[in-house]
Amino acid sequence: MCGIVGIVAKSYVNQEIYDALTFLQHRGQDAAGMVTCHNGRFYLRKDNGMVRDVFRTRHMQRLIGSMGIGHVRYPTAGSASPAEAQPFYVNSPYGIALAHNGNLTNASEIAESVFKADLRHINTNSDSEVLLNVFAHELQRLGQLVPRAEDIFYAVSQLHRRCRGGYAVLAMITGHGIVGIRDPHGIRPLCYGVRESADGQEYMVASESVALDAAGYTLVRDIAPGEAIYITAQGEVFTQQCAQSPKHVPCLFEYVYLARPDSVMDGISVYKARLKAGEYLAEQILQEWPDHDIDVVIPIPDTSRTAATELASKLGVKQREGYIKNRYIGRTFIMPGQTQRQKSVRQKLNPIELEFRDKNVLLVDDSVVRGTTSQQIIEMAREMGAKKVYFASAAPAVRYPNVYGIDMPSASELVAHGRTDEQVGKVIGADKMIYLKLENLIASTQGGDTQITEFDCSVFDGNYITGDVDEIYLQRLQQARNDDEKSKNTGDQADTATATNMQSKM
Ligand code: PIN
Repeated sequence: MCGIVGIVAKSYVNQEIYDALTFLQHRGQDAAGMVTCHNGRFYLRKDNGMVRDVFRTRHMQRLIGSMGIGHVRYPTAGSASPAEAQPFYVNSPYGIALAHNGNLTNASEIAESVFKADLRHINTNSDSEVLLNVFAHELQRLGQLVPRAEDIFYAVSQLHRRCRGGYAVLAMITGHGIVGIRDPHGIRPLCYGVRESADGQEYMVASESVALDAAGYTLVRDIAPGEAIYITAQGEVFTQQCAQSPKHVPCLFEYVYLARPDSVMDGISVYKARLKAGEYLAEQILQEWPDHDIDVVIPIPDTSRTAATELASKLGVKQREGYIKNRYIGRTFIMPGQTQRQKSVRQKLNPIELEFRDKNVLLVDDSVVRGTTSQQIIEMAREMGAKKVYFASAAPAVRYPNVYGIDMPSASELVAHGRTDEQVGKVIGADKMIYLKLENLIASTQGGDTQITEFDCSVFDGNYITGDVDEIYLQRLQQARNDDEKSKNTGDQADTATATNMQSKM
């Protein structure tokens, strides 16, 4: 999962892109980057780290221009080095920079065709570089000195023809404008907004509407699945459907945990969806366990609070803060000769004993993925003197890996993979395990007033909407994730750092 933002304005955009990236920081804390454009030149800064660490005053001063794109990265398989921070750049045609959120399921096949048929070199493992080269190649073939909207849309349609997966993309063409692209299933989110200035209209395209709010842009709408938007440097807006048979199947997990609650995605308020999930959870409990003996509902901060509030109120049980989150958790320093100490949940969450002592507590989390933190949290509740510890997840069991850009562990690391709900409860040490049913999560997200009838639920049901995900693909993904882990542990990334230094000098 990553966050992207692009702005075409009437004055310098560096500060606003920076601010927007901080509003999208929850979508990725691993790396950040920004490219701006001024007088036909690109200015780039990107590196590993949080937004506030990557951009220093000296970088911001160099990032001049009234048009730019930015990115925050959460590593997905095969992309953890600074060289793979985004945006990426290619000089031909025109000079194009590109950032994206998502994952291509046929990246290695395309990378091969980019090399063998398009005669283009890919220097990293990042899908963004693949997307960039496909887009650039398709645009170049048209041979126009100045790209027209129709040329750009043609190149996007060719990109959709070649690429599979979930992707939301922002590309900037030197001196010409910004292009927003959403995959034909609209799996990853993308929206745009407008703002009036004394010199005319300004535009922002972003992963989440929260980025627009912060800078005073008004949400116009979400980019439709398969659609592209082209905003010229002068502020003209063109949109066009570029996919053969688009179908809207947005990612359900965005509403569970990924997106900020104050965002509205595809017409659905994330906050409202989470409230509703809590209501459905309460209904399930009242139906399946009418004589429950829950004394108190305790959310595990932060995401689950919204659902827990509604759950407690529907159950008629009080909700209390049992765990306090350390907002200032420090970095883990690895000194030579020391083995890396695992940051335990106890450093992040501290319990308040009086909320647990002699009580039957219902702990609520947004989801259970590996189950490792849930296990430690339950252990803490018992140490604090809870009589019974029940556990509710405001999402169904996560049983399958994600292939559309969420960094989910491979199947074998998912606690619910190959286990029943009850078995998961046993593994994490709960006296009772309650999962929100998938149909209830869908109903709570739909909320009754949306056109969306289908969601990408692959992590819950193993159905991959792009139709190209088989056992072999999943095995390769698992291997890539294992290799990533190994290289993190052995500090294998020194050689790619040189490439980053070169790129950063642009
Ligand atoms: C954490 C949200 N949420 C907590 C993310 C933990 C799964 N985990 C997914 C639960 S926060 S585990 O609110 O944004 O801080 O099952 O992998 O151990």
